[in-house]
Amino acid sequence: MQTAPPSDFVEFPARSDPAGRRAALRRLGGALALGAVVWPASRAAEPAVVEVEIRAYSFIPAELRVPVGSTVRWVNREKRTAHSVRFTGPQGFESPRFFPDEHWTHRFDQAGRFPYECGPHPEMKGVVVVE
Ligand SMILES: [Cu+2]
Repeated sequence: MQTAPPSDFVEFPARSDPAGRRAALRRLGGALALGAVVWPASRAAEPAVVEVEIRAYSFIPAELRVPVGSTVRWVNREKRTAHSVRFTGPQGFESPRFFPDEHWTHRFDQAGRFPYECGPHPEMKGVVVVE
């Protein structure tokens, strides 16, 4: 009795089985295409737009880590409450207030820890860690 090969990718059909070979190549091509899609997302240093949601008087996630050069977009997902983003560090400043379904963006070009709160609701706290 023949033992099963350990995986689909190990066994490649013989020349006498062209249909089997085409199927194996399709499987391999699919794996390569999947790799091409996954690869850029796995590059941690890639600057990007990263979203923070505001729901139920909370910044989600409250702590966000992003690479230098990233843009953070705060999106207000409330039903009726306006919020802002007020950085509380030495060069702190406050965004305009933004209403439900509005957003505010800020680009972080320097590494550091940037704590913030909401202007009208200072009990709402968050921090952006740029590394
Ligand atoms: Cu608020």
